[in-house]
Amino acid sequence: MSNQTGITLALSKGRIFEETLPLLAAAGIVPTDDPEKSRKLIIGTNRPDVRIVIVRATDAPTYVQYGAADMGIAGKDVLIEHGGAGLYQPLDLKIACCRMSVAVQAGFDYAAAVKRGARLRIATKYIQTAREHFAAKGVHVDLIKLYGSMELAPLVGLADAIVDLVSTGGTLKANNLVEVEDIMPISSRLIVNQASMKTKHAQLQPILEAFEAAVEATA
Ligand code: PRT
Ligand code: MG
Repeated sequence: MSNQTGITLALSKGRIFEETLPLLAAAGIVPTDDPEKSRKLIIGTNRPDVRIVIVRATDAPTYVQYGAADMGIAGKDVLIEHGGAGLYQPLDLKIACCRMSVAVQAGFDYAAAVKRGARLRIATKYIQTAREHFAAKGVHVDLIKLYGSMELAPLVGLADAIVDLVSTGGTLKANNLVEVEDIMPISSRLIVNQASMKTKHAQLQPILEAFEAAVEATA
């Protein structure tokens, strides 16, 4: 890759970038650009040996898996769908927290539908998570893959239910949906390329330790 000696960190814009800034600061790393303002996809830092690449949240594990980035940060939701091949996940950063839930339109009797063994249509971006969840419950489902605006699906008859992330619950409420199952808590993890962990251990270890100490300090 193009950064044989330095460290490349893959981050997504938005909440992950924002919540990672204090962790980076704890490791003595300060980005030289704000990705919300700059159109640059490669951002330098105060340290000549550390750079940040700005990726789509879903793509962070892929960049790290193939070594295009040595480390990155990804939500547990994204890591489950990716599968985790080629990655170490040494640390739960406890940032970008939310939960994975099942939601339906208000008035749809989900419990009754499950009880009578109905085959449910589930719209989601999280196919793996949804498949495992409903298989474990013994509920038969048809999964419909969407890439966003899942909340719309039950409202227009595309699906009986959705599997999506919920934080404040405001989005569900605004769309007349209710949470009927809490599947699992979600937070973001530090991910490290398995080869980099060996070849760049001396550079990565202090960053890892600083992140770990910063996470513990805020716990
Ligand atoms: O936005 P884009 O399509 O580029 O990608 P993305 O949505 O995957 O990225 P981003 O940056 O929005 O989210 C990155 C990570 O943040 C996710 O992978 C999660 O691990 C985590 N996270 C934490 C969330 C939320 N909270 C969250 N609330 N990701 C998405 N949401 C969405 C949710 O999907 C729903 O549409 O926010 C809406 C619900 O929020 P409330 O507050 O109304 O309940
Ligand atoms: Mg988003």
